[in-house]
Amino acid sequence: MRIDVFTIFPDMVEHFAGQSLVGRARGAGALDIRVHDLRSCATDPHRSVDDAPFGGGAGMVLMPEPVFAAVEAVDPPRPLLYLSPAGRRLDQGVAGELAGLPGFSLLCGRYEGVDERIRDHLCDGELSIGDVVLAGGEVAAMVVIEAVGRLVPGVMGNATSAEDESFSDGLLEYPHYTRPADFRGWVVPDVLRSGDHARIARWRRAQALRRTIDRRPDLVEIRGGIGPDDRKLLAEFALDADLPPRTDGP
Ligand code: JCQ
Repeated sequence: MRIDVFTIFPDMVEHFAGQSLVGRARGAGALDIRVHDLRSCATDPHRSVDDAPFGGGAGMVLMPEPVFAAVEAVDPPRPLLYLSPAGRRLDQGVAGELAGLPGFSLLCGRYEGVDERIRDHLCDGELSIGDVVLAGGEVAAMVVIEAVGRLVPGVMGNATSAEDESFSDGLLEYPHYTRPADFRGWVVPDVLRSGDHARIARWRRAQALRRTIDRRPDLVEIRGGIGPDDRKLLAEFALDADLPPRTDGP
């Protein structure tokens, strides 16, 4: 998968793309990340990429000429997505859609914004990582690259990840423990040391479900509420206290 990034801080994105999971995937040839400096296409001696807004006001606005020139010089993979709080909200579903493409591109604006003609006539869409305002799109681009990158075949220990994700199907993670079995008197649940792998799998699922009900009821609704099988599983581990009432009949 190819991802092109257009930014006035190429070093920040390049450094990130050389690290960790993304860096290894890139080294292995599974991810082709290309970072482009918007300043390289500035035409004036000062290499300007921004200018004062028409109509007045504070801040600077990214100019159309260098941004169009940088994108047109590369003919990057489409869609070209502008990172902004006004965009379509990134979630795991959107990340999965992007991971299914042969490539896409990201344009990082600055807080004050980009000339509207860039959004109207150069970009194909807008993407938001959440209802928060950042100083620029770079950190948002890194979030997108990591979320999408780990879904690309050949990037993670794929068997494990695919298995795990289908197992937990839209639920929060179950709790994890490692040695020691007793840390300061806080002990690891007996079931995890029982060797009964079927029961361990049911316990983990019950824990994931209970945690999601308590902390993220919105996610429970998205997956279609709590069914009779879920109630039975929770009851097996005495996790069925104070469940929301059944909505599927008597
Ligand atoms: C991306 N969620 C937040 C770009 C305008 C008005 O502030 C702007 C901020 C940016 C940088 O991106 C974000 C962002 N997803 O802040 C344009």
